[in-house]
Amino acid sequence: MSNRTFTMIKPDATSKGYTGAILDQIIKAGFSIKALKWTKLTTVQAGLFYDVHRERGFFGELVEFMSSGPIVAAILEKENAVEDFRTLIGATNPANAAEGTIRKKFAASIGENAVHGSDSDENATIEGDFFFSKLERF
Ligand code: FUP
Repeated sequence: MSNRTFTMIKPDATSKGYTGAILDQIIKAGFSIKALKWTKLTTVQAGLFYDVHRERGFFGELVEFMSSGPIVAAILEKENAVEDFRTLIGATNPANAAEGTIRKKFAASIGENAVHGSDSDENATIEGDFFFSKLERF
C-alpha cells in the first residue's frame, strides 16, 4: 500500500471554473498536496500519458480533449492514497458515479469526466514522474 497518488483536473473542469472547488474537496477529504502544476499538454504529450489506450476507439477524442485547454497536475499524499482517491472521484462514467463524488458533482460525460486518478501504486509513480521533477515535490 502506497501513500501517494497522482491526479489531473481535466480541461472541462478547469474551463468551467471548478479548479478551486475540486482542490478544496480533495484537501477536505484528507489528501495533502506534495506537488502541483497548472499546465497544458500537447497532443503528443497527451498521447504518451494515455499510451495504454492507444488502440481504443476513443483514443483520438481523448487526446484532443486532454490537450484542448489547461489542466492541473498534482501528487497527493494520504494513507491508502490510490484506493481512497478513486473512491473520492467516483466511477469513470459520471452517470454511474456515487452521490457526492467529484465526478458526480463536476463531470459531464465519460469522456469529459473532470478528474484523473491513478489506478495503481505503480501508475501513480509513473504518472507523477511524467509531470514533476524531484525539485518540484515537497
Ligand atoms: P479512469 O481510470 O477512471 O480514468 O478510466 P480509464 O483509465 O478507463 O479511461 C481513461 C480515460 O479515457 C477516461 F478518463 C475517459 C476516457 N474514456 C473514454 O473517453 N471513453 C471510454 O469508454 C472510456 C474511457
